[in-house]
Amino acid sequence: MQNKEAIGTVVRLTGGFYTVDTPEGLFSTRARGLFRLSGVSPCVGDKATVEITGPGEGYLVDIAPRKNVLIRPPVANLDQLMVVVAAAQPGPNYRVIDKLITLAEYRSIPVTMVITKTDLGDGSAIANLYTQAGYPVILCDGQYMDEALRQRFAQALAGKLTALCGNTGVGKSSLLNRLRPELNLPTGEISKSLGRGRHTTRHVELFSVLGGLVADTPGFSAIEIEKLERITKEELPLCFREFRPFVGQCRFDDCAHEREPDCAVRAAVEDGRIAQSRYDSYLALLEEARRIKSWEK
Ligand SMILES: Nc1nc2c(ncn2[C@@H]2O[C@H](COP(=O)(O)OP(=O)(O)O)[C@@H](O)[C@H]2O)c(=O)[nH]1
Ligand SMILES: [Mg+2]
Ligand SMILES: [Zn+2]
Repeated sequence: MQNKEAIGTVVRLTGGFYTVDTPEGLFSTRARGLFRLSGVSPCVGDKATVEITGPGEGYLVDIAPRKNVLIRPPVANLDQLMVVVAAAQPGPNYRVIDKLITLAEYRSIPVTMVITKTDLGDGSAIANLYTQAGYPVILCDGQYMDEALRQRFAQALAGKLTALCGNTGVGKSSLLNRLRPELNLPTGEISKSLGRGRHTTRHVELFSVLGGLVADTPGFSAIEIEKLERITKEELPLCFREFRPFVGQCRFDDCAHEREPDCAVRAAVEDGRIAQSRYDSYLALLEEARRIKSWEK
C-alpha cells in the first residue's frame, strides 16, 4: 500500500508524540527525522502533514508557516483570545487584563471578553467597560448554561482556535466543563491540590468544544504572548482600540497622551468617551515599556 497523507492540527504533545486531529481522525505521530533536523519544533495549533503508516499512526512530516505563536504557553495559529474575568473571587485586575488585550491587539489577534461568577458579584461594570472599549462581551454565570448562552459560545468558538486566558480561579476550566462535560477538567480545589503538577505546568492541550478548538491555558502569570519591548510608543496607543479615533488629533504629532496640552486622548478621558481605567492601564504600560527599553528619543 502506498503512503497516504492527511493534514490536520496538532492538539497534544506527550513524550515525543504529537497527536494530530485530521478529517480522517486522530493520528499519533512522531516527527520524521528529516523534519526534526529542520530545527522547527511543532506545538499545539500547528497545521501538520501526516504521512500515514497505519491505523491512527504516522509520521509528522511538515508543518505549515504559522500566522502567530504564543511563547508561553506554546500555541500556534490562534484565531482568538478569550480573556476570562470573574466578577468576584477573584475580582478583576484591570492592569493585567489590559496588558493582555494590548499584546493581542499588537498581534492582531481578536479578543472576546468572558465574564464569569456573576452569581458572586455584579459583572455589569466590567461588561460595560469592555463593551465601550469595543470588544464582544459574554456574561456568564458559571452555575448554569442555558441554550442562549451555549449558542453565544458556539458562535464565538466554531471553526476557530481560541486560547482561554485569565487569572487562576476565574473559572476557565469550569466553563469548558459546562460547555462540554466529558472534558472533566480539574477545577478549583482539585487543581490546587495538584500544586505545580502536570495541570499547572506548561502542558497545553487543545480541546474540541462546540465546533472549535480551545486551549485552556494556565493563569495569567504563564501567558506571555510577547514582551512589550517590540511595541513602539507610536503603536501603544493604537493597541487601545477606543483611542484610535483620537490619536492624531492632538496638538503635537508625537503626543504620548500623558501631560501634553491639547491632547485629544486626555480630553476623551475627561468627557467619558474613554474610560479612566483603560487610560490608567495605558499609562502603566507606557511606563513599563519605557523601563524595558529606552524609548526616550
Ligand atoms: N460561584 C461560582 N463559582 C464558580 C464559577 N465558575 C467557576 N467557579 C468556581 O471557581 C473555582 C475555580 O474555577 P476553575 O474553573 O478551576 O478556574 P480556572 O483556574 O480559571 O480554571 C472552582 O471552585 C469553581 O467551582 C461561577 O460562575 N460561579
Ligand atoms: Mg483551570
Ligand atoms: Zn495626545
